Amino acid sequence: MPDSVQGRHSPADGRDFDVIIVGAGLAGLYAIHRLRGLGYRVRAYEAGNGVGGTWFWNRYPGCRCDVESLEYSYSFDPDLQQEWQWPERYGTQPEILKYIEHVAERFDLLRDVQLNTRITTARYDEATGLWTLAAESGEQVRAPVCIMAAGNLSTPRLPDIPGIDRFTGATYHTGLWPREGVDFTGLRVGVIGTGSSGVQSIPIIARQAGELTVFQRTANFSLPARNGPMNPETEARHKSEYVERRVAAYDTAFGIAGYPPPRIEALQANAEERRRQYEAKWREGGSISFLFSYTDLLTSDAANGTASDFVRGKIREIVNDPQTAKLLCPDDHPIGTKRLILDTGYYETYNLPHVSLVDIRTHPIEEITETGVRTGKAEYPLDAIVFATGFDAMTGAMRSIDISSSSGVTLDEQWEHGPRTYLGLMVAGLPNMFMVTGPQSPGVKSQMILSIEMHVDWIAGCLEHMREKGLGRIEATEQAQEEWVTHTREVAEATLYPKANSWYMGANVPGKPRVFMPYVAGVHAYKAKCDAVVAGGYEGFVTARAPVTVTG
Ligand code: N01
Repeated sequence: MPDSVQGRHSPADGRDFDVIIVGAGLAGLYAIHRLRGLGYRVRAYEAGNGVGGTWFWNRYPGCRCDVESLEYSYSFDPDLQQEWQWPERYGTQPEILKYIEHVAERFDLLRDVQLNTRITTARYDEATGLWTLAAESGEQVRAPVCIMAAGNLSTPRLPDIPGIDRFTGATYHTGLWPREGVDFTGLRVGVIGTGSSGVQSIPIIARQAGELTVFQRTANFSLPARNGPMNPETEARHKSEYVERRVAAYDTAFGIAGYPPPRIEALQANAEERRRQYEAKWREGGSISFLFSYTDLLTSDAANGTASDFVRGKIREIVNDPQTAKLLCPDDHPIGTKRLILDTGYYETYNLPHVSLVDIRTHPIEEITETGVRTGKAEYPLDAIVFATGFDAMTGAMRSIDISSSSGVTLDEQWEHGPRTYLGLMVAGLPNMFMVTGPQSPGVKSQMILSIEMHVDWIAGCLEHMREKGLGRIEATEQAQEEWVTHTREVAEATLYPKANSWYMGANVPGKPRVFMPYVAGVHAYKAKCDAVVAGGYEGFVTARAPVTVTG
């Protein structure tokens, strides 16, 4: 039986490692580095045949981060952040993957990663205090601690459209893009889906395709990214302030320093002042800066309406055909309540003669045939279909693993009506299983790498606490979890977020419980809570020295 989370010398207690990590994306890789540095024996299991997670799989044309590259990077190594050079304001997928691969090599992380290994079950044995994780291949591995770093947007979803398998042309999902790329030159291409992935890829696909037909169910708000080559002065200034900026980021709502928070409500300004403010933000590019125009854009319908109207006006200015412009104007959700998209030339693309927009809200797709897409109104012959239809977000990756404890608790039951976590870090009844950027943490509503580092550092601190005290088991209490779930829901209900049928709400997956999943009180509030939990002696958790044997 393990009596502590770490056995320093080849323990004979059945463990293969001290910590098993599921996933070798940005989270799993940092967890290896951080925990190995503390002397833990770790191993990460990764389904892909390379590291990088999201940035390994999402290779669709135009894929680019919507957080600026100087921000969207690890902060844990001062030399790394000084030396790495980002060529553009926003990193492209190949550039970000190159960075991740560089980090893996630089810190010798690959020796603790097992690729091509999809974990399918994870079971905690109360008697031995060990997690046993099993892979698709049947391979099993044991450790007292496991960390789920399997990603929030890592379970791609194909739509349930009849006939989807009958199509004889080529099909692609943006989240599972072929490594070798795709040549659409001269082809009749259909894109289904107009979220971030669709909006980023459509302008690029349009450059190659002979004809491009975009099937839109819901119009989304998108702002110009204003991407461009990295300005050397901006880079030099940012790098000279890196350390202070990284610290200051924890004290902000979205985990990014440098955007002055708004001071006044939208209706405290007059119409002309608001127009000037939104115009300046539109020209500057970027979503946080736009949403920081006024204090109440995400809490007041009236305030939000002024920003939504501004962007709808821009869409009508850009798009020549009034009917297409009307279809592109979102009318069913307040701006910012779905992930606010950043694009390069998205709306302009609809002015090209070979690009057309099909409204599948009014006339839904009835079937995919051998030769194309058929809606209630017309048939569209196609050579290739791109599904930009998103992910089973935030809970999909965890729920694709059969997670349970010998006490009878299963993740499936715990999350039947939506995710229930304590701090997005642990689930009651599943001891010693940590999540990185789990549901009910700010993860997806923040600079993700900051949230990853915050969580991994918190987990590392927790394991150190256990090692110092000789503890072998930690578990969130039902009560603390219940209170946290209620708190996260109340925070969300005080905002406009629940008004949108977004993946934050689980609304994009038929049958998925409609529960707002991210924690939106801000990184600053969340960090303060996590720190207070630690200062209070891991409030809301129960710990034990040795495994607890559950009887009956
Ligand atoms: O997925 P989405 P995504 N029939 O869920 C449509 C991050 N990301 O991959 O809205 C027809 O947003 C669906 O329509 P509707 C980012 O956080 C970041 O684009 O459900 N259409 C919607 O239009 C982002 O938010 C970056 O009515 C169907 C689209 O498919 C998240 O990933 C880049 C359908 C799905 O949009 C997910 O983005 C890319 C059906 N049956 C992604 N089912 C950057 O950093 C779904 N749709 C910039």
